[in-house]
Amino acid sequence: MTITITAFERSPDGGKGLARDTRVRWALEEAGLPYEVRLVSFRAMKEPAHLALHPFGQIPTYEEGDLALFETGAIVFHIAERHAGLLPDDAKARARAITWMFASLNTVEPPILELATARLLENDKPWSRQRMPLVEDRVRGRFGQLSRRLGDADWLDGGAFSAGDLMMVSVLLRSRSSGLLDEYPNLAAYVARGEARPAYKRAFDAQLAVNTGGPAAG
Ligand SMILES: N[C@@H](CCC(=O)N[C@@H](CS)C(=O)NCC(=O)O)C(=O)O
Repeated sequence: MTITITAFERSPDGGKGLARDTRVRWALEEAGLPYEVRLVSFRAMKEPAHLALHPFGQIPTYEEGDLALFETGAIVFHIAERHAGLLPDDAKARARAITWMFASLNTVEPPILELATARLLENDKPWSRQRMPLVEDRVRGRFGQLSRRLGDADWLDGGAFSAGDLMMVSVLLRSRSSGLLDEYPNLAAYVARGEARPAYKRAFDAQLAVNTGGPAAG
C-alpha cells in the first residue's frame, strides 16, 4: 500500500532537516519502506483538505490506504511496530525503547522548543535578555540528565539503535544551532552517530532536495 507523507513546500529552515517530516522519512528509510511526499504551502496547511488529515494544520501527516495519522511520535511508532529494525523483539527492551520515544517528545523537546521560541520570536521583547539564561538553563538541565544516563553508550538503551534513539536524535538536532548541545560531548557524539546512519542521510538528502532543488552537497 502506498505511503504518502506531507512536508513543507518550502521549509523555514531551508533544508537543514529540522522540519519534522525528516524524522518520519528517517523511520521509513530505516524500515526500508518506499513513500511519496505531498508538499504543502503554509496556506494549504490551514485549509479544510489538510485540516481533515491534521486537526492542528501542521506537517507531517501520514496516509496509508484509508489510515491517516498525524503527530510524529504516533507515526514513527506505527512504522516501528510493523517493520523490523526500529523496535527490539524482546518485550522489555521494546517497552524501554517506547519509553524513550515518549521521553524525547514529552520531556526533552519542550525546553528545546521554548528556547527556539525565545530566540526566534521573542528576541525583540524588552524582557528577552533577562529571560534567556533561564530558558537556556532549562535545556542544560535536561541535557545534563540525559548525558549522565547515556554515559559512554552508543544508544540510549545501551544495545541497538531503536525508534527511541531516532526520536531523541531528531529532537536534539533542533537545539544544535544554540551551541548548547556541544557543551555535552557525549550527546553531540550521539547525535552525530544518528546522523551517520545511511537511513538518516537518505532522509536528510530527500528533504534537502525539496528545499534546494538538488541533492545535499557533502
Ligand atoms: N507535535 C507535532 C508538531 C508538528 C509541528 O510542529 N509541525 C511544524 C513543522 S516541523 C508545523 O507544521 N508548523 C507550522 C504550523 O504549526 O503552522 C509532531 O510531532 O508532529
